[in-house]
Amino acid sequence: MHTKITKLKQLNLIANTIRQDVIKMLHEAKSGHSAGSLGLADIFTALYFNIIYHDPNNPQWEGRDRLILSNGHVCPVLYATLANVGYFPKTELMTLRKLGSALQGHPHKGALPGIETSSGPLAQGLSQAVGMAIVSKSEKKKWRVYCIVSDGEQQEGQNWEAVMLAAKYKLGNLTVIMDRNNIQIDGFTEEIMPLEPIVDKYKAFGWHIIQIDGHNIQKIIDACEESKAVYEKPTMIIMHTIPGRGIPFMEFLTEWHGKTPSKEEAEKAMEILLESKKEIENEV
Ligand SMILES: Cc1ncc(C[n+]2csc(CCOP(=O)(O)OP(=O)(O)O)c2C)c(N)n1
Ligand SMILES: [Mg+2]
Repeated sequence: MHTKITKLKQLNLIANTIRQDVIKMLHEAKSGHSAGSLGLADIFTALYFNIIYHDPNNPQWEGRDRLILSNGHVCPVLYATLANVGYFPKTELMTLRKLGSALQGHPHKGALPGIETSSGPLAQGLSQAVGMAIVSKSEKKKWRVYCIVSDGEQQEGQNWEAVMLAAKYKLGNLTVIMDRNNIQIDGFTEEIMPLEPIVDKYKAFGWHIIQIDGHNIQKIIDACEESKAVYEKPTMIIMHTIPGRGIPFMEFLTEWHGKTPSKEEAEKAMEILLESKKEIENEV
């Protein structure tokens, strides 16, 4: 099984490498989603390098935790993480969105080791995750289900059907992580279709709620640990993130939802990330 990395500094360095890979891949592909992919780098690092039980050398290991990515358009961060943790060679990352590549613009189950479900049509992932968690619970298995969802997905009816079902079956083995970055394709969530008060809504549906900074790897790890100790309720961890995190000229801007960096922008982004890498290395 994959050895868990526990040192925070090492995890922050991995998140930095993943951001670099995301920039290179998206620049090379010339299409894809930058904001969400960069915003989720710390969460993906924490999950694959510390939180979930899995084995890159045996992707089908029956006892693995299942990680479902529902908002499939942020798959550059999934692909970069899977390659960095050892599921496939990093050289494949540069084939993103190319004809015949296993790294399509949305994840394709079966095309690549480590991909649990195909996704792209939004708000379906939670239903799949709930189904898997019901199986694990009814068969008394130890494996947990983690599901990453976006805030834009909360606007869809299917999400709330799955939310009700998870509460009905008291799915304590289900941890859902929401990328609360406040943006969606056309603007800010609160302008397009307000979600607040989102915590009250999940509480009313019978879920355990945690809210944290989605860029603090230690807090991400602690929140997932807390969710494991809640046996009778599913957990929603609302992770507050910054879209485009790490590259100041991309941060908070909805236009980067589905835009890729030009040559100059990619070069500038790489400079910024190498500078951040030095800062992490110099931290005591
Ligand atoms: C069912 C469905 N409707 C519409 C789309 C088109 N679409 C792709 S991404 C997106 C925005 C969703 O918001 P969010 O996931 O919060 O975006 P992000 O934070 O990554 O910018 C939309 C509407 C889709 N993929 N699936
Ligand atoms: Mg969003």
